[in-house]
Amino acid sequence: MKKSLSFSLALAALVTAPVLALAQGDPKGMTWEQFNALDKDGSGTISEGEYYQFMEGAFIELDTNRNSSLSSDETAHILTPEQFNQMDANGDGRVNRQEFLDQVMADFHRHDSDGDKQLRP
Ligand SMILES: [Ca+2]
Ligand SMILES: [Ca+2]
Ligand SMILES: [Ca+2]
Repeated sequence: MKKSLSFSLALAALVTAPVLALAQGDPKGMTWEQFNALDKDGSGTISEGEYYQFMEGAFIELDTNRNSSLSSDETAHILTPEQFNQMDANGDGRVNRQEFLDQVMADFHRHDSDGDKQLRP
């Protein structure tokens, strides 16, 4: 599969801070293109399922050497060393699929302030 630029941008926008801005109704940091990349069914909101599916794909996309874990090199373009260490819950220097999904879903739930499992622009 060819790497898509918009995908990487959307991921960068999500894994880093701007999804917080998005959830708070501040479009700064996330374009409509990025939002629409996640809103697969065009409902105008990003559901928990849409987010999870996107992030499962993101993990595979980021894992360029296909060893089922992310190194700091593989995530250097989207994560600072501090963010990488935060994601590496067991501190083994690699982020595995579970650590990645735990972190991004925790982000989702933190931003879903009204608890309806939907993020709105
Ligand atoms: Ca949707
Ligand atoms: Ca890897
Ligand atoms: Ca780890």
